[in-house]
Amino acid sequence: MSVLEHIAACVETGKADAQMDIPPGSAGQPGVVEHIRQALDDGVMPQVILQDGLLAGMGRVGRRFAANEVFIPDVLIAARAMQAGFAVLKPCFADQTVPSRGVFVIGTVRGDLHDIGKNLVSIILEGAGWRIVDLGADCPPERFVEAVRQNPGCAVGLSALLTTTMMNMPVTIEAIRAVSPETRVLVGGAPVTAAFADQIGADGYADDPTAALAVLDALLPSAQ
Ligand code: B1M
Repeated sequence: MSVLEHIAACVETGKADAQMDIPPGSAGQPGVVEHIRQALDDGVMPQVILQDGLLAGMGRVGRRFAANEVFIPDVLIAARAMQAGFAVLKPCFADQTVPSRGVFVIGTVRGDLHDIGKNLVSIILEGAGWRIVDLGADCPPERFVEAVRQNPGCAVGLSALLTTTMMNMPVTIEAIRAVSPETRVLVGGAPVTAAFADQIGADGYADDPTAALAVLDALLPSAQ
């Protein structure tokens, strides 16, 4: 098995690190954290570790969840293993030499507890020079409004992973526009599309963190 396969498999079983005894009897064996360190030592690019290791593993969990082969607790421990992996990779995406681009306020909208994608977008944007104000998950419109008030000139990112909670995006955008019509709002998350973003009056849509960077550059050229 390649090191990337090991990382994906450990995400799938929720084996975050060597200390963890999940699955039972695995204590002492390497988990996501140790395999990522190994991959970095072997010279594997962080982007590849992210894509073909961590995201590949979580993709499998998602498919098995949809097929009722695994359940919420399994998904939660997989999510925890994924976050442990992000923590190891995060410094690789931080470029100390890039100038500050401004403040990006980000949160998952009201009713939605999914924060892995949002966290990943934050890591990549932070690495590219944005100062991140992370409002967390299940974020009501008022929390976004307050953050916009406290960070004049910021851009805002809304994430949603559920077809139900993406419907909380337009009300959040409306609330932000009511206090700060010039604030640029970017939306993203698996069920969100460019057409939906247009329909709800968002300034931009991105399907992944790299696209988010490009969209922000286009929306706020002075921040580059
Ligand atoms: Co949930 N869940 N979940 N879940 N979960 C999905 C999303 C689902 C597709 C699974 C499925 O059925 N196949 C499904 C949604 C169906 C739908 O609405 N169409 C679903 C469901 C139904 C639910 C519950 C309702 C289940 C239940 O209770 N019966 C429940 C809802 C809870 C709630 O939010 N109120 C629920 C709960 C959970 C957990 C808490 C167990 C856990 C979340 C843990 C956490 O986030 N801390 C969880 C997880 C992990 C998933 C799956 C398996 C993985 C999501 C993920 O993290 N992917 C997911 C299935 C799947 O996606 N395959 C699923 C990895 C992540 C990096 O990708 O988040 O898409 P993603 O982010 C991407 C892009 O979307 C984009 O960039 C990221 C990197 O490429 N992006 C942005 C995201 N935000 C962006 C913002 C931007 C720009 C780009 O700009 C601002």
